[in-house]
Amino acid sequence: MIEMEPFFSQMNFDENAMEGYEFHDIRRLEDLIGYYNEADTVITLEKGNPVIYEVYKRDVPKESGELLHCVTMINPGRVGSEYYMTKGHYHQDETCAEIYYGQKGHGRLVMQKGIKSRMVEMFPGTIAYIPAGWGHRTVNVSDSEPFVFFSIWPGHSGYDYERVAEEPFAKVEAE
Ligand code: S6P
Ligand code: ZN
Repeated sequence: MIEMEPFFSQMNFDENAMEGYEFHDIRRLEDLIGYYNEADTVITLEKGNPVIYEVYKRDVPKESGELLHCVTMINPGRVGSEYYMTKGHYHQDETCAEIYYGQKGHGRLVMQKGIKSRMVEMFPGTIAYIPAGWGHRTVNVSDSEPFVFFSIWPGHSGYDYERVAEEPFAKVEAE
């Protein structure tokens, strides 16, 4: 077990970023090939390769007892009729739950477990509980504002992105 020292991060609401991060992932449309309708993806990519979302993460040991946490910012925008969204994943360790805390904008948290699916509208102040075993994806349903949320989950959760293809999420299309 690695002995940790206490630390903190500072949310910068003007930049929609968590200051003090060790990792910054930028997901562009090219990283999400296969997630949207193919023809819409091609048409959008002809105009450029937009940043769909960014994740600011702290470096915490990937061990039971530790708590990973990060801030995700999803830009406003659509690919065809579908809003910008995260890839979505299941936790490799199916005993690991997660909490999302809405900070800015309007999003939807889509959850899936077998044939069951659930949706939570996320606003600033919304605290959503993702039970163990549920796949989860977030969608920005605003055409003008970024959607920003904070998440906390167990260090040993792991990610399973492949299972999203086997057990896809319900679609959230623009109205
Ligand atoms: C991690 C948690 C979030 C997502 C992030 C990006 O368990 O659910 O921090 O990693 O929102 O989504 P994704 O699906 O690309 O990992
Ligand atoms: Zn997760």
